[in-house]
Amino acid sequence: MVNRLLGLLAWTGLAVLATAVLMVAPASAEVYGQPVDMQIGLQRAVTPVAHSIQEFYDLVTVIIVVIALFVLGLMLYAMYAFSESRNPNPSRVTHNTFIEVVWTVVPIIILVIIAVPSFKLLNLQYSFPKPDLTIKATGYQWYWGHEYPDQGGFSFDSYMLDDEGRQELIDKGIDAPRNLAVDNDVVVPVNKVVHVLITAEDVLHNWTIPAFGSKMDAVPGRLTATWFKAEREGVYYGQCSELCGINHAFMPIAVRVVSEDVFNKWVEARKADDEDAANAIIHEAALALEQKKKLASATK
Ligand SMILES: [Cu+2]
Repeated sequence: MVNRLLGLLAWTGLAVLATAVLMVAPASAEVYGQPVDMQIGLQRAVTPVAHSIQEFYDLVTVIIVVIALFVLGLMLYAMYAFSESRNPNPSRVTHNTFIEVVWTVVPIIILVIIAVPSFKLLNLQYSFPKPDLTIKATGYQWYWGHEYPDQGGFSFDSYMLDDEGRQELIDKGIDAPRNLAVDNDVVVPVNKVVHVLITAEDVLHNWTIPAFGSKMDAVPGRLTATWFKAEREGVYYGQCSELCGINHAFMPIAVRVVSEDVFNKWVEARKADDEDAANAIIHEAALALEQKKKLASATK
């Protein structure tokens, strides 16, 4: 029994320690929109919703750590003070009104402290500010289709790049992470409100971009929606997040956030149905961004 309790205590201690490390761990240096090796914690937030999610996450983590430490302390105290040798005649108290009120009211207060920002966040996620751009994402087994209904209605499919396709981009100096890079990025302008209408053709999928705080089920026969306003140029990756079959892991989503100027040029090329020209514009913008990043890190 004592052994089991000690084991439980050790695991609680470890969990508390891990949580503490997770909270103080610095965000990985300058990497946006994709996971990095040995990462703990969340990807950097680049939209109002994602910032809110991370603030909420931090608040809840603090509450969890405090509760876990409190319970750990209580257990240690009880094991020490009420062991048989120190306390041979146990108390026979069964009720204590004050303590019972406290352990009812304190959890209620904690839940209210969590509920208020939680509902605020939910409200923000469903606020849908007036859109500057609407795109439609359709999940297929196993790739995504993207359509721009208010830009002339052009559409394209986004397939994951294989190693060969990735290498072509990498040779040009463009980042193309494995299992995340796709042949046709979703392109959106920076600092604009984008609504994403989401559906599926076959089975359930889920359109997710962690850095945007966007995660919405794609349901056949129904239209769901999410919105984001990306504050920073760059490319942000996500993966289908609803188990949809054998290639579920291989239908990533890549959203490239560019300046309005580049976006307009890209739209023109897409409207003209010139996929090569469209991708050339995007690759040029991507290269310029890499260059900027290099300059920024060189001057540090
Ligand atoms: Cu899927």
